[in-house]
Amino acid sequence: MQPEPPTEKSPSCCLRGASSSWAGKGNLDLQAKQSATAKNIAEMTEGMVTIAAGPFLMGSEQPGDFSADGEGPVRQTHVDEFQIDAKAVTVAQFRHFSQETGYQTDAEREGWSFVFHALVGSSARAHVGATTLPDAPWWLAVNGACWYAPEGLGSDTSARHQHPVVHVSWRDAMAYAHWAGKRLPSEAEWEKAARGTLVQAAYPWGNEFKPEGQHQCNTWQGRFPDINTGADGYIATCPVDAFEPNGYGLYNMAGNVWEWCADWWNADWQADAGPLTRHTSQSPESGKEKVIRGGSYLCHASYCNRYRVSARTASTPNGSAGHMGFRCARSLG
Ligand SMILES: [Ca+2]
Repeated sequence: MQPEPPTEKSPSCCLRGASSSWAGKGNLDLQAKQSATAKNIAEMTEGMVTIAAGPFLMGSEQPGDFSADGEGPVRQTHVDEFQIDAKAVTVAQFRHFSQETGYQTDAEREGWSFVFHALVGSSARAHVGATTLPDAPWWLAVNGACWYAPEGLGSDTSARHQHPVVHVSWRDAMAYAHWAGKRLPSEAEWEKAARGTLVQAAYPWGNEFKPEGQHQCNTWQGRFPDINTGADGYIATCPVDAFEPNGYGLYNMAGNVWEWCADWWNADWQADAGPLTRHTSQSPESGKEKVIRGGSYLCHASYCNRYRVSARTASTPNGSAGHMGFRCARSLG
């Protein structure tokens, strides 16, 4: 995977444009025995929350928002009834999928993935590839890094079964979702769910980041990218059910790991009001990157303040890193 120049205007801890076009990655033969298990509805919907149909105010235009990302305008967006996972897909769940289908992720096929520099251990240091990101030098291309070895050689997930699976590309997330009889949420569905019944609040729990001094999610404390105090309890990922759920009963809609959405990225498409741009089932018809939402354990207010509910960024469909995961959704009716 050869990096392309980052395209965004606002500072980010992420790796925009880090991967080549997915068109060069072969066809989307998901390699999974898709839906072969014919999961029943009860099994499929376990751990999912139903979000009622109706409009909500999507986006934000507050000072300090990243307008260049297309966070605004604030617009009323209709969302059909749907279900969404209360928690991000875990390492244990992805292992079940992997063992049942033999699916190989993009990182496994490519042989490497991006790992945050401070998490790379001594064994893996000798296996860092040449690919670099000039605007995000804290990402190291670690050979062998993948979902079951998140930091490459010498790492495993033995203590992280209930952490979100990472090093999964959009294509990998789609393959898992199909196998599970689900799909990825649209961006509008994701944001409505993340807002947890609140109207235009900055975070899933309200407008104050640390109410009564209490951390509500897993982000970065200290000085990015070198000093992470872990004051919220976590230096890297945390369990998917850490911290209190939002008003819909959904966990970690802010921080921990970025979550893939179904939509193509476009920072301008939603600016024009119309039936296509104000309905959850619509998104830009094409693009080079897919939307990711929610921010991660690497986000910090002073640098990549994207754990806000309206914040958004993107990555190429075959891109993977140690801070990107996903949760699934499902249509009703
Ligand atoms: Ca943290």
